Amino acid sequence: MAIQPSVLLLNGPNLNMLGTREPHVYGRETLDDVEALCRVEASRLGLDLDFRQSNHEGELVTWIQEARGEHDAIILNAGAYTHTSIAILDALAAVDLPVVEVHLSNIFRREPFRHHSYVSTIAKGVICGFGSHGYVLALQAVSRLIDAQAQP
Ligand code: CA2
Repeated sequence: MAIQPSVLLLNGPNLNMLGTREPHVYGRETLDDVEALCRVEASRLGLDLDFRQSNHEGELVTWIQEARGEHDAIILNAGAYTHTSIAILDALAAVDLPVVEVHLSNIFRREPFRHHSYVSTIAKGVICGFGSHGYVLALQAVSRLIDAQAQP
């Protein structure tokens, strides 16, 4: 059987709190619910999924570095690090894999400090404002990117 393409899906700080507070902004689903949704879609698309969350910038940087040779694409919701982290941007640039940025909320309808994303400067595309469905859309997007890369 052919080896399935592999996607690293990273969630940044505080996303482990999903479903516990601010449901009007982030919805009522927990991160485990989001992971379950992603697993169904990844399996439908024939993708291997490595789904992780960390509250630590350095751990996210290490996981991005380690993705080289292990994964075919990265989906990233960097949480608040989206708006602050040059370290994550540098790691993404170094790893040289297609990146799709995802956010539960529409960051452009929110406070001005959320309107700038370092991740967007390197991402192939950005999906925001669709809640957990955005993760499903991000998986579909990386699946197409991986397929397109595999074309001779
Ligand atoms: O909309 C998104 O997905 C964000 O990446 C979420 C981040 C925020 O800093 C970004 O601007 C947009 C925050 C995640 C915090 O999630 C919580 C969920 C429930 C309760 C508390 C925090």
